[in-house]
Amino acid sequence: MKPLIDDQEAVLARLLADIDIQIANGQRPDTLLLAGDVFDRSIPPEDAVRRLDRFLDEAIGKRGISVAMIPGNHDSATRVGANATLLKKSGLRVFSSPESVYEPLLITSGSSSAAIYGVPYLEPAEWGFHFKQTLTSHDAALAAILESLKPQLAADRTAGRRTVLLLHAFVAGGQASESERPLSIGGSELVSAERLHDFDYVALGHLHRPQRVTSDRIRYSGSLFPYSASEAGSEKGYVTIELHRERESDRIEFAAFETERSLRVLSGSFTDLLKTPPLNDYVIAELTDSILPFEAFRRLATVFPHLLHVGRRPTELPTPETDQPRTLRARREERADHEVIGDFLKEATVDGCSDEEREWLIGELSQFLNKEKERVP
Ligand SMILES: [Mn+2]
Repeated sequence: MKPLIDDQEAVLARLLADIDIQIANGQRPDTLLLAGDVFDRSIPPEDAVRRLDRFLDEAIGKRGISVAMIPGNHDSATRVGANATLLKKSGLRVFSSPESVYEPLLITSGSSSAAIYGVPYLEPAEWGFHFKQTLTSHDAALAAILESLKPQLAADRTAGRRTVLLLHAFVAGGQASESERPLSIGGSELVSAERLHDFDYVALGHLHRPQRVTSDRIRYSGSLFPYSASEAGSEKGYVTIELHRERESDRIEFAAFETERSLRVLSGSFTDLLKTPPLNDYVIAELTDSILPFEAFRRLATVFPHLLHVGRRPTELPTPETDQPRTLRARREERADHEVIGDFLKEATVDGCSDEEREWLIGELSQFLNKEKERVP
């Protein structure tokens, strides 16, 4: 498989090419907004770090467009925000600490101006520590943040400044896909869209599908790239935001990338998929075989050079015979360990285990149990 990072770079190149067209038309964007996730893990691979550096140089260094970004839940806020204080002067604004929320990026263009605020993704408990109160949900944390911002936002309004917010969150009403890492363990991860209506625009990160939430001014641009089967067929692109002195003149538009490859999910048996004519699209293969064939990925990748994932989706699993009147424990006590394991394998693979495998299992289990007996006096 070709590494995905090259394809991601191609998408960034396309974004820069679109910006160049806008510049050529005399409409240089003031700021690029990145609402996270910046990377897909808290310690990103060196190659990904280098490519972000290159992209920022293309936008800020070569095109004079400032960049405002916030870390998402995959990111480490501290690492993404490394040297943020110094970088402020260079056109890169990273909102990475609770304090940074109160230092908006101010942009002025002609007679209009805007204040861009950013809320870095932090756990509710971390916000609680900052506000010295117990915060157990993302919504409670957002409420506390916005409450503390009220006087500043009022001052912006008085000064005629438009306000923009960068937020990495799961806003109630949004449609998720399979590839967003859950925002919280326990506790509610949903935040209420109601809280966001005072801003002129809210640039949301986290959900991978581009979508508006309750208003055209509260939007997810979506990821630049599809990352899971549930994103097959979903458009990828970016949102252009034009804010004017008069709110009525604002223009907010989603622009989709024309992608050379789309994401396809193919289901079938391993042998059938191997016979499929080669495809240049991204492919997620869902095999109907009862057992994942040996080296399935490597062999399928010869047909689908942009294979992303091979999973197994057995056609029909027989429903377990028990109608579960007894507890699992009661059923287990009546049966030998190898029978319990055999039943599990039957449920998981349809075929269950062969006589030979069963013999091996009995032998291994008795050896293991004997060792345990010796160990426990
Ligand atoms: Mn996220």
